[in-house]
Amino acid sequence: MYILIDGIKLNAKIDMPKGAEAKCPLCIIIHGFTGHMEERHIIAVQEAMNEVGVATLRVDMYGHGSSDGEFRDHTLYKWLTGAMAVVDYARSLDFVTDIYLCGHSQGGLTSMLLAGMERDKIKALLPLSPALCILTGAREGNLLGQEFDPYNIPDELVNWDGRALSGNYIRAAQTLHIEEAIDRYDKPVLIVHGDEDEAVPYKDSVVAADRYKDCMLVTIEGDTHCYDNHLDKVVYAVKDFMRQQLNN
Ligand code: FER
Repeated sequence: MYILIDGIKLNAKIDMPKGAEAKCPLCIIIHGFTGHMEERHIIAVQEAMNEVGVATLRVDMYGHGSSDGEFRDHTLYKWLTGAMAVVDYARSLDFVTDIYLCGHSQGGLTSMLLAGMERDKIKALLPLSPALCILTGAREGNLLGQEFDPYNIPDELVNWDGRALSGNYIRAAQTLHIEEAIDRYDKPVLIVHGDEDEAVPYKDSVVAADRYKDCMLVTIEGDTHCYDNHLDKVVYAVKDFMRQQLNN
């Protein structure tokens, strides 16, 4: 299934809860940088949602997975306008009651920025190990473990998998400010983060959780960026949070 945005096809997949009623809530799930919708931790969240009676809409973002667009050309702006089209698509589905939003890493950052824009449409927000360091790193001249001049932006960075990433990725990220997005969203938020995350600083989530008006931070002790050690604890936290939301 594809969601069309300005001529770009975004690969998307809906999974319904078991024994689904005529109508139910839906959670949009967004993967991270270089990721896709079939990653182990993305599927784990999809299944957790389905188990508590929430349909899921997983999406491959611009330049990722089976969606259109080149990896080199993706920016947070493209991910954000794509994600807005995904919200519009979710709203067009007859069976959908409330819309929830979840994202991992760069998808978690995207979900937080998007929630600031779609605060009237997103019932609750679940950023998983959100990569807030992308914004500060772009401004300070440090991304992908590489230093660069943040004023004279290089035409390309080379990603850890050898693929090129356009300097426009940096230009876009430099202009985005997470504090503003956090302040615009006052509905419930669950942040989940492993305290041994090797890719994205855990402490950024502590600061973000403190800034949100209504946020719970679940720390996964001894876990990595993609929850190699305790994915079950992530699943437990997501289900627990969602059950609370569904009972309200
Ligand atoms: C970086 C650190 C983390 C970066 C991207 C990420 C582009 C994103 C990680 C993810 O989404 O899993 O320096 O630079």
